Amino acid sequence: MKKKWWKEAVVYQIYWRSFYDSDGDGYGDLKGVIEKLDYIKSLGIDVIWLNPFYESPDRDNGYDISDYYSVMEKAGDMAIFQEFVQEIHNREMKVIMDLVVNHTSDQHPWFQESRSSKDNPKRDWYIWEDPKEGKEPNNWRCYFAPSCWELDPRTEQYYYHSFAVEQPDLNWKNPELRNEIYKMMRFWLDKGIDGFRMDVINLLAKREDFSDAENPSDISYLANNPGIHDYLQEMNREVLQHYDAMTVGEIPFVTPQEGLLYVDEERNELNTLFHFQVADEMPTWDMIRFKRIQASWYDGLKGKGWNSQFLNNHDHTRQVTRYGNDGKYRVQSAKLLATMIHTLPGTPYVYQGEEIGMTGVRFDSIEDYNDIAMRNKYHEEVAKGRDPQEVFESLLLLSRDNSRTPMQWNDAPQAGFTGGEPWIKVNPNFKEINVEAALKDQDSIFYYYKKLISLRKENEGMVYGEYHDLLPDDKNLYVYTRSYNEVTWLVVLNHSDEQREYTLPEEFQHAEKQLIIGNYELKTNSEESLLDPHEARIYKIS
Ligand code: TEU
Repeated sequence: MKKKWWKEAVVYQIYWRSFYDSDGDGYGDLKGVIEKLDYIKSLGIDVIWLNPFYESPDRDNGYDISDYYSVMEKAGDMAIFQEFVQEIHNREMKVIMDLVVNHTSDQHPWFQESRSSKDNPKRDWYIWEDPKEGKEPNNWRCYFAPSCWELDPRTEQYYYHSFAVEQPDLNWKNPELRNEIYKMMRFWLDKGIDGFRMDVINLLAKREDFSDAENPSDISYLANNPGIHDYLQEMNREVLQHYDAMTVGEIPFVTPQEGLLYVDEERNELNTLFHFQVADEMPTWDMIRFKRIQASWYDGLKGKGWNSQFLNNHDHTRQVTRYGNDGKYRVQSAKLLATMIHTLPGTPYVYQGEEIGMTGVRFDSIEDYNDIAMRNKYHEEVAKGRDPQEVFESLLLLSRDNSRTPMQWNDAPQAGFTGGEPWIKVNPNFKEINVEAALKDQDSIFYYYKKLISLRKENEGMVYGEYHDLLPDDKNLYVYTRSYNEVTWLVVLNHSDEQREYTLPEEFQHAEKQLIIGNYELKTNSEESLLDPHEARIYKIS
């Protein structure tokens, strides 16, 4: 396994529109991020992943791009973007951008041309099909709508969209389109960015056969279709291999064996991936399932491909709420989850606010929510005659807005995020949970993250060490080792609300061991076998 900077890095994801508003318009912006770079650097972060900021009608908060060569006015302008990149590099950090090339906005000039007539030169830059028996070409659902086909009356054909109606898919079969995307990628790499997070990159190739799906609610037919690896290897040849760029693919619906095809270093496609077995198969915490997923990916990628570790992002609710305990044990639970993410094999990702234990949110009505995925689903279900309040309640836990409420900087109005009216409400718990309070408290989640990140930076074993799960069948305790060059790290986690007895394995009982990091006060030896609720410990065994 070759050593690489992006394997040793810790990545901080910035959903800029909720991060810090420097001009009072109620949206975060790039200038606001620049003002907070020292805060991010102080955590020990190496790489920043910035969500899309290109010109967009914002139907899907920037994931519907109408101009790939621009900066949307809410975020700033190209001069501010260049300053942003420079300020990050001045602090010896790197920045990767979101590459959204499976689809554009329906307001993109390319689509406006493509839809204008059947013989427009850009018609084939998108995917058009004739009606079938007067209806959609097939029964496929998509992520944000009941059908992945939308009729365009002007030419009496349907266009294909994997997400919202406002997000038509690009036709990657078209070499002219592909070359246009490669040109755009070089434009941004030449501006000094250090790589890309690639949005649903395994959806670029579509099924050859548009016949009906047996089970249209299992939308995995949108992904991993023939041709995808040819496109990614071509992208690598045409662009990526010419730069020292980090690439992380967002790759839903893959097994470890399929995932390896995207990140096997010998295949020259992507460096690493986000798979979604946890997010898609664990609506709430299931320790055994999580361990099995970790083991399958460790064995599946071992030695040939590189994983990423994350439990939340701008699409998935905050980890301490969804997978931990955001009530009585919020601080201990946040620290336990972080201990796991920063000591398991793969590059760890910190989503803004996770480092201070920000929680999910519960607003009063659907009008308080912005997420197109949630709003579309709400209206679709209510249109079927279901009780609106029941539908609303059913969508709360997994609404993407849980993780999109403004960053909580202090206990001033609007949590210090904006001097104006925020685009989405602030989580009411900002008076207790905010950066200012965290920085004043040496026992805060923030300083615990800082310790974890520096431990990983100072010890290659945390990056490249062998992983071994010592208790694969325990549904509360997670105990594993990372071994590298004669040093073994032992991680002991009690992911439960109860105290639990735990006796170190015989092999470690009499070894020289040192408790390096823990989320409870140091224990005397007599108590060592008793784990408190959500207690996490990292021992160095030498
Ligand atoms: O998300 C893709 C997406 O919604 C799925 O991968 C989902 O996150 C996964 O299956 C886990 O449930 C990306 C962006 O992150 C998202 O914000 C955009 O809305 C979407 O693509 C369309 O660009």
